[in-house]
Amino acid sequence: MMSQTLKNEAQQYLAQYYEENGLDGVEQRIRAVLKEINETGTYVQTTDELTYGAKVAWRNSNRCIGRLFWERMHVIDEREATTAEEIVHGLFRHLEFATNEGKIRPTLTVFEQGSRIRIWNHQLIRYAGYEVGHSIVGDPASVALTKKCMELGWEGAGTDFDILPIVLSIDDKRPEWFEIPKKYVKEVELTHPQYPEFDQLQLKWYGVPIISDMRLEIGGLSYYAAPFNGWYMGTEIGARNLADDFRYNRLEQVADVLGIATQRESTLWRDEALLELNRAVLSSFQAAGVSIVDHHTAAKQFQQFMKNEMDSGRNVTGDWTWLIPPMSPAQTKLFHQSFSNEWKTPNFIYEKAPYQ
Ligand code: HEM
Ligand code: NRG
Repeated sequence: MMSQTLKNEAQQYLAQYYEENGLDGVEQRIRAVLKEINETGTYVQTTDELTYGAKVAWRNSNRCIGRLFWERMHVIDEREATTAEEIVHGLFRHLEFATNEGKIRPTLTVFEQGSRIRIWNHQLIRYAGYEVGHSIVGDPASVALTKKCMELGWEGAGTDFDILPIVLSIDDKRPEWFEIPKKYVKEVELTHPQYPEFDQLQLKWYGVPIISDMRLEIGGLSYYAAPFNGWYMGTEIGARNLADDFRYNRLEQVADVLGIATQRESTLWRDEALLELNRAVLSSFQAAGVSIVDHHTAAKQFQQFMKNEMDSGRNVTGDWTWLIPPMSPAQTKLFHQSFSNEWKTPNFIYEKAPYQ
C-alpha cells in the first residue's frame, strides 16, 4: 500500500476506534503512528486496536447473517508465531478453544501482518475430494487442494469424509502439511429424529466452520492469516453442502431411504427430501451438544442486529443475495428488505489461493 494511503487508512481507523470506544488520546496515537510509518514504512497495531478491528470487520461482513454477536468474538493474538510449527500450534489452540467441546465460541486468531504466512485451506477443517474416474469421492469443492496435498506427499484414506491436513507456506518456501489430531475435530453423525432409516445414508459433518483463506484488513494493514469461526446455520450443511448437485448431491438418496417417490418434479420430492435432511442436521447437532442455528432464528437475530446498529447511529450494509437463506427465504423478513452493499473497512477480503 502507498505510504499516503496507509497513513489515511490508519488515521481513519484510529479515529473510529477511539470514538466508538470513548477513549482519550487519539491525536497522540495518530502522531505516533504517522511517525512510525515515516520511519519504517508501516506500523504495528496494539492488541486492543487489532481486537476491535477484527470485530468491526465481522460487523462489516455484508454477506453474514450472524453479525448480531460481533462484539462477543474472542480474538487471539498470535503475531509472535513465526515458524510453521508455532503457527500450526496456534491453529490447534484455535480449534480447541473455538470448539469448546461443542459450545462453540466465535473466535479469530491473528498471525503476523502482511502476506508472508499463507494458510492454503479454505477452512481449517474440511473434507477432501478425489476424482475417481468420472465421479468424485468426498467434497467436490476440495478437489484442487486435495491434489496439491497429494503432490506434497499427503495420502487420504479415500472415503467421502477424510479431513484434509492443514497446509501452510511461509514466504516462498515449499508449503508444509500437518495432519490435524483427531482430538481437535468434532464431527456430528447425522440421524433423523423420526426416521431410523436415515442412518443408512451414513452422513456426517464437522462441527466448526473456520474460514482460513480471507485477508483481514484493518487500518490499512493486511493480515493474510487470520482464520475465524462462528457456528453453522443448519442450511449451510443441509441445503447446500450435502444437497447441491455440484457438492455431495445426496437428495435422491435421502428420498430413496425415506421412501419418497422421485418420478415427478411436481410432487415436490426435492423439497420434501431437503426438509427432512435439514431437520436431521439441526436435531443431530443439538443432540450432540454442538452449537448450530436454524435459518428462522438466525434471520430474527439479524433483525436485532439491524436494530442495534440503527440505535448506535450506524447504517447496516448487506448483500441480499447472500443474506437470504437457501430454504424458505420468503418466510424470513430479510427477503422483503433491501440493503446497500457498500463496502466498509475493516473487513474480510477474498484472496487468490496460493496454489492457483
Ligand atoms: C458468511 C452465518 C459468524 C464472517 C456467512 C454465511 C452464513 C453465516 C450463513 C453465508 C455462507 C454461505 O452462504 O456460504 C454465520 C453464523 C455465525 C457467523 C451463524 C455464528 C456466530 C461469523 C464470524 C465471522 C463471519 C465470527 C468473522 C469474524 C462472515 C463472512 C462471510 C460470512 C466474511 C462471507 C464469506 C464469503 O464471502 O465466502 N455467515 N456467521 N461470520 N460470514 Fe458469518
Ligand atoms: N458455507 C460454508 C461456511 C461459510 C461461513 N459460515 C459460517 N461462518 N457460519 C460451509 O462450510 O458450509 N462462521 O464463521 O460461522
